[in-house]
Amino acid sequence: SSMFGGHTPHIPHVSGRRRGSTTSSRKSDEADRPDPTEDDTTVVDEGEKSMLLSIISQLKPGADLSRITLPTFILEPRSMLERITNFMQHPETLLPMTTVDDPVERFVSVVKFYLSGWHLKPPGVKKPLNPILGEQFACYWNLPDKCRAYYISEQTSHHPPKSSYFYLAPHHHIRIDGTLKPRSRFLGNSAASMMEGVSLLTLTNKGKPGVGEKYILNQPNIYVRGILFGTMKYELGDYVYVRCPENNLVAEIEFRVKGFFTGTYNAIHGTIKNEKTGEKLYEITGKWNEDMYIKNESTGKSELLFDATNAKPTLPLVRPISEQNEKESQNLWAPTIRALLKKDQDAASDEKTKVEEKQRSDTRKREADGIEWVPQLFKPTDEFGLDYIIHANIDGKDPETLEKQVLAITPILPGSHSTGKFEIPPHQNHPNDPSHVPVTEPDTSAK
Ligand code: 2Y5
Repeated sequence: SSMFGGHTPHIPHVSGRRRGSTTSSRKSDEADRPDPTEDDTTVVDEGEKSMLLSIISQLKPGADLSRITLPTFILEPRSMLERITNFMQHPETLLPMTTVDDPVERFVSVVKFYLSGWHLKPPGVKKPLNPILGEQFACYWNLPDKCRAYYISEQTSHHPPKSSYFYLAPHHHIRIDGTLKPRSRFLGNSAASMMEGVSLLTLTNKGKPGVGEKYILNQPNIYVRGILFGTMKYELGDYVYVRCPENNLVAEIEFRVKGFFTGTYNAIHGTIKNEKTGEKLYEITGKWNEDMYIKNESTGKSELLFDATNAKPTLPLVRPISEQNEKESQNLWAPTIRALLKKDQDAASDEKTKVEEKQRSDTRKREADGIEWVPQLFKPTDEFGLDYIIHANIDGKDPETLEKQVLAITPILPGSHSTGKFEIPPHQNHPNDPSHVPVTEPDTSAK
C-alpha cells in the first residue's frame, strides 16, 4: 500500500452524483449549507497549499496532530458530536433488526446497518469541528412509522478527544452506546485518524427475538492522502468487526485503501463467521459508497446488501438555536459555522479561536482551583471498553416509560426546557444516582 508513500499519483477530480443533504435539519440555514455530493477529493488552491506546507514543515512523520491547529478551510461546518449521527440516518436499515427471528439473519441485518452509514460525508476532504470539553448535542428523528428516536452526546475528554453518545429508538427496542476516540497522526504525504473506541448496540425487546443481545462494533480509520503532492483524497481503511457474543457470530470487514498501482477506491471485503465452529457463513464485497453485496456460502447465492448510491438519509431534527444553551454544538459554534458557510476563513478562524480560548481559560481556572472536570450527561464505565455511558437509568418496561426517561436527561424536543435542578455546576462531582435529572415532563406538543 502507498499509504505511507510520498508519491501518491494524481487523482482526477471526479464530480459526483448529487444526493440529499446530510447536514443539520434546521430549516433556517439549510439553504446556506453546501450541497453534499459523492465527491471525495479536494483541490486546494495555492494559498491553501502553502498554509498546509507551512504546518507540515514543522511536523515529523508520526507526529500527533491533535494539538496542531489546522487551517479552517478543511473544516466541515458542524461538530463531531453531530457528525456521529450520520450513523443513525438510515433508520430503514436500523429499525427492522428487532423483527428478524433467525439469529444469523438478524446478525446480517446489523451488519447491513453498520455498512449503510459510511457513504454519508461532506463533499471533499473535511473534518468536523473538534468539540470542546463538555460540549453537548442532542437531536431526534421522526421515523416513518410516527415513532421517534433520540440521540444525546457530550465531549467527555479534550486531550485526548473523546465523544460519547447514546441513541435510543424506544418503540423499536434498539439502544446504542458509544465513545469515539480519534487519534490523529501525520504520516508524510498523508494523515490518518485512527478511530478508536467502540459502539455497543443492544436489543432490548422483552419477549421478542434476540432480547438482550449485544453487538459490539468498531470504526474504520480515516486517511487523507495527497497532502503534499496531487489532490487530497479521503479514504477509509483497515479492519473492523461486528461481534455478537450471544450467538458466536462475527463479521470481519476490511476497508481497503487503494494500492499504489492496483485496486480501486472505497472497496470493502469481509466475511461473517461462526466464531465457535469457524464456519464461514457469508462473504461481503462491494464499495462502501456504492453497492455492497452479500453471498451466502452454503447456497452460493449472492444478493445486494445495500445500495448506498440511491439511499436517502433521514435527517435528525434539532431544537431551534434560540432554545439551545451555550454548551450545545449548533449554538456554541454558530458564528464559526456562519463564517465557514460564507467561506470567510479569517472570521471562521477568529470565531473558532474565541470558543477555544474560553475552553483554555476554563481549564486554567479549574487547575488553579484544583477542580476535576466531570461530564454532565455521561459517567465513566469499565464495561465493553465504552469509557463512558449515559448517566441515567434507561430501564423502563414499556416504550412510553423509556421515552420519558430519555427526555428527562436533557432537552431534545422543541419547547422543552431544562430545569434548574439539571444544571450541575462544573466543579461539583456528579451525584452517583440519576436523581438530578428533571422530573418535569418535557412539552412534547411542539413538533
Ligand atoms: C485543535 O485544532 P483543530 C488543536 O489541535 C487543539 O490542540 C486545541 O486544543 P488546546 C483545540 O482547541 C483545537 O484548536 C486539530 C486536530 C484535533 C486533527 C480532532 O484544528 C485532524 O480544531 C487530523 O484540530 C486529520 C487527519 C485525518 O485535528 C483524516 O487531528 C481525518 O483533533 C479526516 O479534531 C479528514 C478531514 C480533513 C483532514 C484534511 C487535511 C489534513 C491535513 C493535515 C496536515 C498536517 C479529532 C480528529 C477528527 C478526525 C476527523 C474524522 C472524520 C469524522 C469521522 C466520523 C466517524 O488544548 C463517525 O490546544 C463514526 O486548546 C461513528 C460510529 C458510530 C457507529
